[in-house]
Amino acid sequence: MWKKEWPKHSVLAIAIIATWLKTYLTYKTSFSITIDNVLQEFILFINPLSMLLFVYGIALFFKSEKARNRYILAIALISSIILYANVAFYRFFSDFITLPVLFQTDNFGDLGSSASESVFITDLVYFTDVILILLAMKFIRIIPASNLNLAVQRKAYFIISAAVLFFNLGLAEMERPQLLTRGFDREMLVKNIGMYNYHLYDMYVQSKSQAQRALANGSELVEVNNYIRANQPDPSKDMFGAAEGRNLIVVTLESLQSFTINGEMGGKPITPFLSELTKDEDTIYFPNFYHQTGLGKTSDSEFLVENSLYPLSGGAVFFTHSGNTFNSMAESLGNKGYHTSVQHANTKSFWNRDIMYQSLGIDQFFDIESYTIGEGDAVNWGMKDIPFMEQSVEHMADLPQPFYTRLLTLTNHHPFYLDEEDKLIDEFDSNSGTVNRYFQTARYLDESVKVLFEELKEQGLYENSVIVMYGDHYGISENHNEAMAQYLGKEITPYESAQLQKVPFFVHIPGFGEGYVDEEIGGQIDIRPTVMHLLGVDSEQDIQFGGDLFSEEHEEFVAFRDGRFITDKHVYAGNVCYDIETGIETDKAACEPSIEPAMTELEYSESIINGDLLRFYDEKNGQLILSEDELKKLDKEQQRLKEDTQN
Ligand code: GP9
Ligand code: MN
Repeated sequence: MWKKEWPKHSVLAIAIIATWLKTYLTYKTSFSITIDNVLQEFILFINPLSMLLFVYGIALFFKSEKARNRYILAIALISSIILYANVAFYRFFSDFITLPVLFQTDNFGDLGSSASESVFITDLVYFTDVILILLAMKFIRIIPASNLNLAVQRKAYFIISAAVLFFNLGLAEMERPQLLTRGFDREMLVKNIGMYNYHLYDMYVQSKSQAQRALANGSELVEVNNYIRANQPDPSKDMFGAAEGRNLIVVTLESLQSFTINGEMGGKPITPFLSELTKDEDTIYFPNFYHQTGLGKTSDSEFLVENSLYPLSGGAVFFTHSGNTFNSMAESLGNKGYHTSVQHANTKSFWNRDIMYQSLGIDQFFDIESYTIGEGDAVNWGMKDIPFMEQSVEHMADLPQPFYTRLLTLTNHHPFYLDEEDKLIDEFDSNSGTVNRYFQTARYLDESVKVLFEELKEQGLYENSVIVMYGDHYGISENHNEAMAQYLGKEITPYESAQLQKVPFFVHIPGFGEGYVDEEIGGQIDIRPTVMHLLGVDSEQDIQFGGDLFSEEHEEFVAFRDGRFITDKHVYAGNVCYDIETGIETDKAACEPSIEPAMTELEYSESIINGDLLRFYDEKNGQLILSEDELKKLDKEQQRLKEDTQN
């Protein structure tokens, strides 16, 4: 029976195997996908299978052989086109296709001109499976079989297909936890779930955000705008324009938490350079400054810096909404004549940066390709911070001035591995290797900042620049509370956990001469207005949730992405209200007045992102761009409000 049935579907079997193997060979020959171990290679090998089994398997529902064959051929062609389109795209952009890229007009110009250069006649090899399937259809004689067990066979087939899919997803989750909730990197997605599943995932992510976008008409912005206008602090008179016309260098200190500043390990300072800098006459240091990132980690911190909007509660906004309209700091400074860039020695598609930076109006992206990684220059995630700083300053020397450049460091990243010769202090001694190693990589990061300052001086760039540095997010997660409690010598309560979300924030203005430690409570959301005002750039009309930290009116209020918040008197964490000074639990009523505002801000920000609302806003004149109908409705509403107040 089985023998009789088998040949009937031999074309199907050939199709699945041929497309599967072709896809794997294409991975290996046409893309540079980094493979670190055998498990990764195995995942890469099996990952085309889950989708192919499902899609080709639909052929089992066709009764006539002709229809079945046509369907199989159509699938072979479509999958080949998808794969080949990626090959051609990759030749030019070193990246996989994502839907927004097809809709970004800037890219289209490049696509058109590069298409002819990226396509060769020998590329027919990418259609080998189609040819094989055609041959099979022509030459294999199908033995007629009874259809008696068809339903059972189909069921078994799809159960096996589902098992393959879950097996693949399970391995992917093991290899990269939270891959599908966070997105991370297209290369990582293709590597773990496969090219075909990746496109399905991409379509899902993009269509979800497109649907929310389609429902918005701009009227949502009225309330948000009123809220922002009512809450924006005026710039500080003393500090506005204090660094006018200077270059702006923003350094993201990977995973650096504030407890490392002025902290010790084995009798030695963890961050000698940065700790000394807090006392420097040209530095304003903020010890009560918090990160506000969510799942998008570094990219969320970048999003906060550029837009002063909160990142999303789920997923990384760099991935989900890279096609939105933004009014970034880069764009504003660009309009003032600044050349804008980001420097980061990692793959450009990580966190979808290559696409998102275009939406943020960043002129130039120095990714891994812009760096020369000599022997011994790489560790852990890639290039070490010291050579990274050296080469980044070389890039700066060639930039037109004034420039705004952001440097993203990388060595102090989980799992915090470091070469022996770069270990400048002892490891900690606890049951957590992660915590133990963290001190050494943090120490190395500190050394790289010292190198940055030296190099800037050497290149003559130092005096005419302002250097802003911030920690992007925690390095030590709550999984390591026991080891952290051992280091800090106190129990990690929800209050302490919230306090551990403090990250350093430095504003260094060479020649300023009036440096001090500013105890003001603030967060990453405040960086944009603080820095723009320092450079003398107005942000009065901007849609932003942060405030100038130098302003006398700045409100001491920091909402975390997960709903926890900090005020000048309280810490609200785990539904408990704590006194900020003592860490002692207080009556929840004390926090009550801020619970609502924290939620409101987060929701307003989320609605701006989901509805792509900034496309309805003209920041040059602070006007909403609404349709006739919406304007009429708004007029009526205002009229009614006026009458109400008069009565
Ligand atoms: C990757 C780097 C680290 O390019 O920014 O990202 P993270 O894991 O910290 O978000
Ligand atoms: Mn990071």
